[in-house]
Amino acid sequence: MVSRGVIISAFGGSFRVASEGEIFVCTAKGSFRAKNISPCCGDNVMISQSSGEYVISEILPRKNEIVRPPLANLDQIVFVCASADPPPNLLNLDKFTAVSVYKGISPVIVFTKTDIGDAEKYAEIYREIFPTFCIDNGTGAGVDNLKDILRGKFSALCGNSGVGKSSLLNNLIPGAMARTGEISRKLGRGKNTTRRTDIFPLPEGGYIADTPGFAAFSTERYDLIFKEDLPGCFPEFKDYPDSCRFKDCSHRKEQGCAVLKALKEGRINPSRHRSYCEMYSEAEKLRTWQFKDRR
Ligand SMILES: Nc1nc2c(ncn2[C@@H]2O[C@H](COP(=O)(O)OP(=O)(O)OP(=O)(O)O)[C@@H](O)[C@H]2O)c(=O)[nH]1
Ligand SMILES: [Mg+2]
Ligand SMILES: [Zn+2]
Repeated sequence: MVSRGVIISAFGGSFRVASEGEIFVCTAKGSFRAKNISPCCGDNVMISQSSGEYVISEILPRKNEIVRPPLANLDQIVFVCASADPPPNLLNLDKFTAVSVYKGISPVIVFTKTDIGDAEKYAEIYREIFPTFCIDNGTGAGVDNLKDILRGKFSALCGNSGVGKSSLLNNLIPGAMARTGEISRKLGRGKNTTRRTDIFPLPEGGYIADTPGFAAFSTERYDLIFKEDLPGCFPEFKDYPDSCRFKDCSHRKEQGCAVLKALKEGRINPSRHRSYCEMYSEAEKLRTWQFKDRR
């Protein structure tokens, strides 16, 4: 028996693969490790049966991948930020959305906890750039708007621990968190902190992955973007670079810079431009060899 499926969970070397309406618990062929690739959630795989066990025998080519959390073949990443408790870190959000654009995965932004924070203030910055939603997970207000953009696509919920990813998942798919909650209880942990990535089918069609949160404010390992590629990762800059006086304009302090003009006239948000400058300085410090082992 050989059949094709999709990995919907990966934990401790055990994989659940959805194939032809069934779920198979599989191990991975040892040779993947030798080739330094490991199967991850979202992978399209071939599974076969050998001496009564299901084994992932092949990983089909990925259209894209992210390393943390490990996921492949995404259409969208939903970056979830709390509007309070903890307040959002916009520099990190701008870094993550830039990497997402760089990889050709559409960013979507959700500000949760509208009941205790000024989500609208933050959403204002992003609404014209990326699809942006404000959601109260307690009442479910705002969830329906998000459903439209998830329909028929494979999306992942990503963001710091405690921002409300699993609560949002539960609003999208009633009962989903109960399932993951059971898992964390079995592991003997008090909180319902998500420990592993799981993929769920959406009632409206499409799939969504709930992922473990990043530790608060940790971006020490996000993907690197060459400084030349950086303006292209800020979609709201795209109308301007051709009109800058200098062809190699870095859009930070040059004379005749069209991006700076747009910033001054309020067409580009200062907070976004600050993040851009910060990322540009970081990119300047990079040497080409640091890109060598980039995945
Ligand atoms: N007030 C308020 N609290 C919320 C909201 N959404 C989630 N919470 C609370 O925030 C806490 C964390 O929610 P989770 O959904 O577990 O967060 P998470 O992002 O999945 O966290 P990790 O699994 O650790 O990454 C829980 O106590 C939730 O009840 C919201 O919209 N408003
Ligand atoms: Mg969670
Ligand atoms: Zn410029």
